Amino acid sequence: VNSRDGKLAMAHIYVAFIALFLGGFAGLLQTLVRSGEFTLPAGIGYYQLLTVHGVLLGLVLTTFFIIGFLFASLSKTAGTLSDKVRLSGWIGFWFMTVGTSMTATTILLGKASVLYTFYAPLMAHPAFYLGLTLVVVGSWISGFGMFSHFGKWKKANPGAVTPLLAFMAVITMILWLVATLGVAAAVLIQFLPWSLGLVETIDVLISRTLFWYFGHPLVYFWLLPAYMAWYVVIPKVIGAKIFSDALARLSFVLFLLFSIPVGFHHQLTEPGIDPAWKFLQVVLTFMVIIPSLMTAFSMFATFEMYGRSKGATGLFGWFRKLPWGDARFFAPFMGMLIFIPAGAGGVINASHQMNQVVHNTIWVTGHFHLTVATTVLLTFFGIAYWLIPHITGRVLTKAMNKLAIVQTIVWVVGMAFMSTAMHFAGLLGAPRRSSFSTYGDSAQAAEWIPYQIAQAIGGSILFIGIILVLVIVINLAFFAPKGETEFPVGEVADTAERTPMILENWKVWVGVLVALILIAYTIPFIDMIQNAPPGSKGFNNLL
Ligand code: HAS
Repeated sequence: VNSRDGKLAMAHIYVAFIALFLGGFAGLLQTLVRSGEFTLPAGIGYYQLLTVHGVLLGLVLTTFFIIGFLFASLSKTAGTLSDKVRLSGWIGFWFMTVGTSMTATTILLGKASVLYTFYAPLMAHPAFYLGLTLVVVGSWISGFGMFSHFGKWKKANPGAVTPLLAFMAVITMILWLVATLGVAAAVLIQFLPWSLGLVETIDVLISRTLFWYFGHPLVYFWLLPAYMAWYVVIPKVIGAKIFSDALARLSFVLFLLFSIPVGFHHQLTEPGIDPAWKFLQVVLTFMVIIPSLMTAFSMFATFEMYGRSKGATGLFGWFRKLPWGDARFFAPFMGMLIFIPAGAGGVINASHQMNQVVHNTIWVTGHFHLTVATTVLLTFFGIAYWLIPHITGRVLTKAMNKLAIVQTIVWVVGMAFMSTAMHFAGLLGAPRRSSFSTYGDSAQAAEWIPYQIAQAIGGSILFIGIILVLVIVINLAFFAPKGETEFPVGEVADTAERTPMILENWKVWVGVLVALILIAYTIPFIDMIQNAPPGSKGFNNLL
């Protein structure tokens, strides 16, 4: 990666890791409060803390890390960024950073304890919404820079298959752009006017629907950069080849198509949406599982082909040949492994009847700590172990590599305690998002307490994991020995089929995407607007 492009990527990565520290600390305090053994000092509210945690980790850490990684990937595979694109990256970065500071300050001042989903009728200070708007606008500015860079490569190489990593970066950014239109509409048309006092009421159903139109693809915006590393980087790290370029591209195209029109699976218990539309979106949710299953198949194939090339025999002999001592492989691999139960949990959530059991319980919190906070985050850590030294011109020493292996184990153990306890407590009915309470000494709530203590133990282990990863990141950024570190980009296996050019036809895929969104959302929206309670202001006041 060109050194000036590297600086842009690093700026994003620094903010991401600062967010990890602050957000992780808030998480530790939360698990301690929920255990019933600790009370927050200095009048800090539980929901204030939970909002800091969700916003910093769910929105800030992820978005900054991803945009930094995407810029680095484009610079590596589609050529050095032009001055204009780099400038757009810096403008985007500053918009996002100023926006984050505004939002974080508002939360810390206790004026925006509305959680990361900022569901109406909870209302925050306008600065909270303005800050989030700046973050989104900043990401769009960076995104348009990325599109123009990719377009320039295509123009210079007519008819050629685009570099896989660059193709994946662009799909991830298109997904983000289309998804954020929903949250931008909710904030600009509903939340801001309402919190500024320009309108008196807000249409809750529409605001939640717009949020989940954004909120579900958001989780795939987190996942796809991890998949970029799995498909393209991991084969190179272990000395293997990419199983199939076409399969990898197809799975990304399927994510683009199916990750947006599925928001209703977060609203299955929401009144006001016709069950037929919920059913349609549940069917589409099951479609979005397919590219993950394709990814699992492809990763198994890569590992097995590699192991056999090293002389492995028997059904699972290849397993022993994998480079277990290399943290660049081990951390993402553990992420893959955890994604098996994590994904199974997602399939349970999406199944209508089972959703009635788990919705709004702490099971859901357990689900997303396995998905985003383990699968995705361990992969991001794995990326940091080569990307940071690649940019800073340093090397990961043997000692740091060992520490990174320990860090991964600590993370998996901490998460096993915390997330397993969350899943079990959820099945016993423990609500998510609640502080410690015995609910009037109810027998039911007493059953949750041992699990809440297990969560606190897991949370404390995880905080040690955060300290360890920060030690490694600071070392790689400032203190590790100087040297050259590779940006690993895998080559496609000779046995792979040729990539069909239809996969590069953006007009077709964006067209199908728009059609699917219109099918899934148009009539439900018309229904919501027509059936809005009298006097409620939202989109209906525009009609
Ligand atoms: Fe989810 C709620 C359904 C995936 C994140 N999800 C959430 C929330 C978050 C979240 C943050 O249908 C809470 C939002 C809130 O605050 O309310 N989720 C799914 C489904 C999937 C899924 C069907 N979720 C994710 C991912 C996330 C994420 C990914 C973050 C990154 N989720 C739901 C539903 C809800 C929900 C409902 C709402 C619940 C409610 O009622 O509120 C699927 O995409 C999962 C598919 C994945 C698989 C696994 C494939 C396995 C792979 C690994 C292969 C392993 C290898 C290693 C190669 C089927 C790819 C093998 C080696 C060996 C040796 C074995």
